[in-house]
Formats: sequence, C-alpha cells, structure tokens
Amino acid sequence: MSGHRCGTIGLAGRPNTGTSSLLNRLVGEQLSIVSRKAQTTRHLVRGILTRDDCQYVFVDAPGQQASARSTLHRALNRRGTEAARDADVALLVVEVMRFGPEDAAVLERIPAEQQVVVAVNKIDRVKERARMIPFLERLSKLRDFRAIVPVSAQTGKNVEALLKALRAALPEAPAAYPKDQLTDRDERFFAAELLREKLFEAMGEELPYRCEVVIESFKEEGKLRRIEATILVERDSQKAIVVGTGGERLKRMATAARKDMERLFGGKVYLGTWVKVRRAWTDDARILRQLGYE
Ligand SMILES: Nc1nc2c(ncn2[C@@H]2O[C@H](COP(=O)(O)OP(=O)(O)OP(=O)(O)O)[C@@H](O)[C@H]2O)c(=O)[nH]1
Ligand SMILES: [Mg+2]
Repeated sequence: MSGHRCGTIGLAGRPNTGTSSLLNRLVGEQLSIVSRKAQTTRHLVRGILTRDDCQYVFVDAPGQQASARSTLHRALNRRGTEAARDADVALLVVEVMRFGPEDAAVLERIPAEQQVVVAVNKIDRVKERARMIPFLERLSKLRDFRAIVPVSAQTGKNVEALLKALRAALPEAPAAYPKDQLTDRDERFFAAELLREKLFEAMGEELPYRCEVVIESFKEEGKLRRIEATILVERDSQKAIVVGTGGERLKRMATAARKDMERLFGGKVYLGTWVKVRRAWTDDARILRQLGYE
C-alpha cells in the first residue's frame, strides 16, 4: 500500500511514569504488567498495533532507576534505554508537572541523533489545563523533539494524537507482522508476568524486588492449559510472607493470576504454584543469566 508506514517505537522513562500503562492503552490489551511500585517491568515486551495505514511496533522497557541496588537493578537499567536507542523512534514518557534529574538522565541516554517523541502522561491529574503550559514550554527547550503530546494512559485522552505524531516519525514500509499478531511473546511469558504482577500488588515495598517467577512447565491438554510456576525468593522469612498464614496469600495471588491468564488466553487454566528460596539470586550472575537478564 503506498504511503503505508511501519516501524518500532521504543518506550523509555523513569520508573512509574506509566510507560506500561501507555503501551497497554496504545495496543488496547493488557500486555505489560502495571503496578504502583517502581521497576515493575523487567523484560522488553513488544506490543503491535496494526492500522490500515500504519503498523506500530511498541517496545516497553524497565524504568530507569537512579539508585541501582543489586545486579538485577543494574541489568534492568542497561535494558531500560536499549529499546529507545534501537527503535526507529523513541517515545519518552514523563509525568505531567514532574521532570526531575531521573527523567533528565533517561533523556541523556537516548542518543542526540535519535528522533524523540515525548508523551506527557497522567494529564487526568491536572484540572486546569493552563497550568501545564509552562511545563510543556520548559520541556520543549531540552531537545529538538519530534513532538510533545500530553496524554492520559488511564483515560485514553489524546492517545490518537500521539499515534498520529508517532506515525509521522516512522519510515515508509510494509507491515512487518501479520495483522492479527499482538505481541512477540508467548503465553508462557505472560503466565509468569501475570503472577509476578500479583506479587507486586500484594507485597510491601521491598519484597517484590526479591521475587521472580519461573514457569516450570506449560502444557496444553485439550482446552486446558496446565501451568506449574515457581516463585523464587531470597530468604525463608520472605517465603513465609509470600505464602501467608495457612497459605492464604499465595492462594489469593494464584487465583487472581489464573483469572487474568484465562481472560488473556481465552480458555481454562490450572495453575500450580511453589515458593523456593534461592539465596541472593538478585546478585547471582549465574541465576540472572538463566533468567535471561544478562
Ligand atoms: N492518574 C494516572 N495514573 C496513571 C496513568 N498511567 C499510569 N498511571 C499509574 O502509574 C503507576 C505506574 O504505572 P506503570 O504503567 O506500571 O508505570 P511504568 O512506567 O511502566 O513503571 P515501571 O515498569 O515500574 O518502571 C500505576 O499505579 C498506574 O496505574 C495516568 O494516565 N493517569
Ligand atoms: Mg512498566
């Protein structure tokens, strides 16, 4: 088709700006897990949106954290701007009225020659639109951005305008993926992520960063998906918290994760969960490599 565009859009931002929420809103599906805690995202997830005149390939990435506490966090930071560097266009996500040193550090890691579109997210929080103007002006002086678009991932406001600005920055090319393909990740990946999302929601401030989910087996038996998952923690005390009194907390998280999997996969799921202690896995290069972080 003449004038058809297609390309990759690498998302970047400091933790919690809403990059994953925005990816989900842009593709219309809950592909990337979301939580109130920083660095929820650990893996590069592609979300594909196919329109008649354009195929958008979004790549979500972990938020860039200034204080990298463990080998895991440093690996996540490295991965954080990878997507934005390698893509046809970088989509920098910032929070409206909040642009600090952590945001500036993310922008600095995006090469000067890369095209950058800025999404100013969470505008639903600002009642008076006029208050945003000085903030947007200040942003526009930082670099020669392709566009600065105020949006709300939560309400969907202005997301069409953002898509238009992104399309203008993409190269003319035919679609790279079949039009019904939504992501490059398989069900096994989403099974692990959905359970990890529940851990992030249910746990206190520190513990989610000590947890990882490993899918031990994933079998399709007719219409049933039989999934066995292990939750790795670093200490016995953490295991006790994840399991909860009488196994109550683990059961609740597993049920919530199973329901999300059933919705995403469109079929029944059996989910078995175990909790295992792997001392200091967040600093263990061998385990991190096995989990795909190095
Ligand atoms: N009010 C409001 N909240 C939002 C919006 N977008 C995201 N949030 C909230 O911001 C928090 C962080 O969202 P995420 O999408 O996980 O942010 P992220 O940038 O992917 O964060 P990490 O993966 O942890 O780096 C969540 O509590 C979201 O519900 C928005 O447009 N408006
Ligand atoms: Mg995220």
